[in-house]
Amino acid sequence: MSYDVEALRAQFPILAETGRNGQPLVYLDNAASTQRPLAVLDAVDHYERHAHANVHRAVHVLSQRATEAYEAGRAQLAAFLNAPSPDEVVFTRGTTEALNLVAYAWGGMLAPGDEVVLTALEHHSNIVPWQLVAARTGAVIRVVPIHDDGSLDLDAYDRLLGPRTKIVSVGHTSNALGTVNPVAEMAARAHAVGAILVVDGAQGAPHAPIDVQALGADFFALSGHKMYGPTGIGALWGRMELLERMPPWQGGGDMIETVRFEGSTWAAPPARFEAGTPYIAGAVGIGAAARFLMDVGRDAVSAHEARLLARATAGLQSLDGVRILGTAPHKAAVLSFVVDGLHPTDVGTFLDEDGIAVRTGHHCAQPLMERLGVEATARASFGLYNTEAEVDRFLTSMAKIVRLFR
Ligand code: 7TS
Repeated sequence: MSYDVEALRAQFPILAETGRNGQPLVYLDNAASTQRPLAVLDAVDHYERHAHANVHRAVHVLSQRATEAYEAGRAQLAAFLNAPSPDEVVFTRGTTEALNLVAYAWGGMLAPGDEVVLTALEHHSNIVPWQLVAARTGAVIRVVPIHDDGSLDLDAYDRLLGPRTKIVSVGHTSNALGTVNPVAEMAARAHAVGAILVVDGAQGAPHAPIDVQALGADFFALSGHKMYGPTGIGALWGRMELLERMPPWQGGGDMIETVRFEGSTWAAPPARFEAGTPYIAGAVGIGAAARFLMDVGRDAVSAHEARLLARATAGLQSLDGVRILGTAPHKAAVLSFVVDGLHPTDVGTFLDEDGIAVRTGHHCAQPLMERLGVEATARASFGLYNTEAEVDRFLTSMAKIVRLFR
């Protein structure tokens, strides 16, 4: 079956908006946030109109509907991740909160001198939570360096691993360069020294099939809004054996078994990590997004995006004065670049004048920018609804920018 990008576009009402100067909108900022299909908009709307009440608490009909909708979202996400059980899926506000949860609660059990291994590619949300826990526990952070093409130096990774390594936390796919990391191999090596492997899956989930069991991961974090779902919702998947050993991080309603002033006991996962009334409509939305991606077919999405990336990469490479950052052999559809003599913000502004939305800046990866010797880049990131014609408009606009302003 061929990939029908026009039929997919028709399911995203926002793509009919016009860009600046009345130009058709070309949305190439998908790594920052993706747009939502009707399947997601309608599921959330239906929930709000017909099923809202608080979850897990009452016998009345709406509360039962809300609970069913919330738990169905969890089950869809479990299927999306090929998790052994929906109970291993903890809803959070997003990847940032998921990583803070695992860093605080699992990382809180670290002892002075224990080591947490990160990589030079990480987003700030997979760095700073570990710095906070290191300051609290006396644990030490070690960093896997990258090669110049933006791929990880796996020999250096091997040298960093040792008896002190307790946690390895790595991005599945770099938001700034698009590098797809060999997570399964890294997990096997981490396990060989007795460490656990945490995956920041924010950029992995939208671009490729994810199977947490095949990856051999112990925790996996993701965000709804990067996988065609709502903002404000995401998840932390964790192996049940680990979730059961992990203490809570926030206290409140729903996360307890019993409460007495002398002391309380905790509910089983996932409830233990979901204190308070959750974002129920968000859970419905992320579940619908997971279903949507599974229905479209994530292999088909990957193949489509790879074609877009190849076309955009070849086009940019043919322009004088444009340099692509991140040329690892295994990349997702994220294209970072700089133009000699032009600030990335100006590049982004000129592209916007032509109706083309890209992101400019450090992409919340300042240590990576420093390693690459740049302050910022311009970044085009592609989604399942982008077309070859859009890539060509981007390239035409870039050619004009290089000709007129450089
Ligand atoms: N990890 C990675 C790899 C990311 O790309 C992002 C967001 C996050 C974590 C944080 O996700 P959140 O949903 O909790 O905010 N990345 C980007 C980006 O590239 N541009 O804007 C946000």
